[in-house]
Amino acid sequence: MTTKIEVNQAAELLLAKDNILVLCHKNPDGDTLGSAAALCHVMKNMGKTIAAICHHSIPAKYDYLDIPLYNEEFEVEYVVSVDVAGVNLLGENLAHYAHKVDLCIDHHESNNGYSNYLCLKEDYPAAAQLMYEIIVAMGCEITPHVADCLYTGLITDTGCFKYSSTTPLTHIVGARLMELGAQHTMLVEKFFMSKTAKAVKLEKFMLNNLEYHFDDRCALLALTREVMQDIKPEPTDIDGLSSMPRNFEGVDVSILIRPLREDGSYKLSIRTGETVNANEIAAALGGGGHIRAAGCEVIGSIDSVKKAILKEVENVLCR
Ligand SMILES: [Mn+2]
Repeated sequence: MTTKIEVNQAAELLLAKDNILVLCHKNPDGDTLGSAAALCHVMKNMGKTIAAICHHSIPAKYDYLDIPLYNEEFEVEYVVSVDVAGVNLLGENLAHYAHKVDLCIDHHESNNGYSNYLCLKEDYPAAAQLMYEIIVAMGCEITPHVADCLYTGLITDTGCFKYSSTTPLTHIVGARLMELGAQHTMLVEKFFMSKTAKAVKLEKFMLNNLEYHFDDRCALLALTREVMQDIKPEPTDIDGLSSMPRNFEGVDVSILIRPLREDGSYKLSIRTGETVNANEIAAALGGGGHIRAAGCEVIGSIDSVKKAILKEVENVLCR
């Protein structure tokens, strides 16, 4: 049984607890990490014991968040998940927490209610926007560093305030975080203005290998195991790739397929324009996410995976 709660109740719960473990989602992004880091830092500043944990190691790009990582130095009394839509997104290393999450702080409409308490704002573009409100409701000071952590979540999940999920409130929170010391220029430069050599190689591969389907309304890129072996990209090198073809003229659906594990599984990222619901396509294959950005995992050969996703895209585009 999951009880839905508001921001004030989430703040009260957190204030009453100590020895807290914060769970991030696997393949961590700026939102899950920035939100978790912000919560850890404000609670630590209050004298509480808190640390975060993630199935994957934290990409070096996020070192500046200075996330206190859990290494069993205290007995966990309260478990909070941040930006985690479902227990399958915790990853195998955290799977044993699946039924032990006390509070989930999230913004995914696909959240299936796995925690005791759920503070969910599906109309927020980033969990960081919700985390900001919870921290304000807790009456905690937002230091410049905490502002950086929250700003990271805000800009990475909104494509730097570009995605349609961005609202006036998102800008108000962003503005407030800048006032509180968030380093706008440094963070935007880090996440949006610079590209690694491997990311450029991937982009070149994409331009040469993009497939078009359904009167060019769907663009699909498959990163084969061979090209991944050849380029050896970091997960952060691939992040920008999924949404790029969505911006090409006439494209309503953009699909990125990348190899996941050696068992023949692939991760699919789906990005859509205004007329198509990405979450609907992902859900048909057991995944989920948001209306413009969603994902799923499929096992099979690259050809069978392509066939499966294209069938679902066709169902949505051609009805
Ligand atoms: Mn998020």
